[in-house]
Amino acid sequence: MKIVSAKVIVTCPGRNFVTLKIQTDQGVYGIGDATLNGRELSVVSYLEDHVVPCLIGKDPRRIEDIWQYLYRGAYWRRGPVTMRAIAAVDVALWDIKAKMAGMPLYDLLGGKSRDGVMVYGHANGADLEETVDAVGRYIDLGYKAIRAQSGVPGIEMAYGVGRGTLHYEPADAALPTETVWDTRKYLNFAPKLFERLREVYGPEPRLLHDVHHRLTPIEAGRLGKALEPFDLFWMEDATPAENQEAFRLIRQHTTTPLAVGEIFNTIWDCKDLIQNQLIDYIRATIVGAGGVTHLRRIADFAALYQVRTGCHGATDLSPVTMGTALHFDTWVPNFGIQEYMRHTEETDAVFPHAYSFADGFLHPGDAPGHGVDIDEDLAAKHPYKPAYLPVARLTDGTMWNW
Ligand code: EZ4
Ligand code: CO
Repeated sequence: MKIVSAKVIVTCPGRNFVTLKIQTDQGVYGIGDATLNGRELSVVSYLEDHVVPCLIGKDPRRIEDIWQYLYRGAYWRRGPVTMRAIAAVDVALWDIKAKMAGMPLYDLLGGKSRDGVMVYGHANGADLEETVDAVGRYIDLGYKAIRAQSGVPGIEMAYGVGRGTLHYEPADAALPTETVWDTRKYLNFAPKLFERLREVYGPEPRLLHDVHHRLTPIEAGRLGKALEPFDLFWMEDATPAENQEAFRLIRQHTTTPLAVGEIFNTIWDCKDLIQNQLIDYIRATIVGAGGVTHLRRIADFAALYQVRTGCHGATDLSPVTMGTALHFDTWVPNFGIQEYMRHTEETDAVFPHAYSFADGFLHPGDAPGHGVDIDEDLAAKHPYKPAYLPVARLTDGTMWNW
């Protein structure tokens, strides 16, 4: 069996997606996601100029060998561009193998460990009361877990505040939008939001919050401690994690569970965090961390330390990543939760998929493979549009972490 072609498809049905379609000499094809939000074309070039030529003629059944070939063979290891390109190939090959086996991917991975994948949705509002109402709407839709983000008094354009009720898209302009950040105002406000949410909705809903890399370790420790009475499911990305040791300081000050890793590429980004038990949830996902082959390795390592998965699932992860993650989540023994930001109808139309939402859970469906396809004719009707993520500055103009 041979790979005969690998095609990179760029489409913008409301937002940009990069998709790899691998065709075999037996008629079976597989689909992988290679989207890197705000830096899409760098992965297109990496794939077209440096990966696709190496794939032609290779046996698509040798998933592990091809993964190692692309990882070790580049000599230049890791990084978001390389690892997304590898992920796209890996996911397309798992899709091919599962289709050949006539199995949904979760069966090939080892079978179902659960009946459904608990997801959390994104509730946000311009101010505290709007956010409280938004959380209520998610509860009405059946969600068991909800991430709450709110505008902060005195901060214009705080992270996580969308323009619609169900869709939130931060990559919003042809050049980066400039936002302003004020840690003191945020630290003063955030506990009030969760106090009010517990007052209104009681102890049952799982509540999550994303700090989006804005705090120092000691500030994060203070926030975690202040949030303890409100029983958060997790506090996410409380501080940047290039220095994994930084999380020890947060850990020493709070029992609020910690999640991190949506920007991690490999197991090396979280090795110390996991083996020192500095986190509770690892947020790495399929497209970000080298595909099924590598994410499985991370999850198995995390299981040794009772760290559970919490795959990133924002709208910049295409339906291909969402579908694949749902098969992974259905199988992985140490599953925690799955993020689920709904794609727009335009996006869903370009990527027909077998997964579905019911009563707070997503189900991967039983189609052979990962169950997600691409309508190439429709994709061609949505040409690429440059879109950047915002940047953040402190009130005195200093660059900060967005
Ligand atoms: O800002 O995926 O938890 N989710 C997030 C996301 C990220 C985007 C960046 O592309 O932090 O909303
Ligand atoms: Co996040």
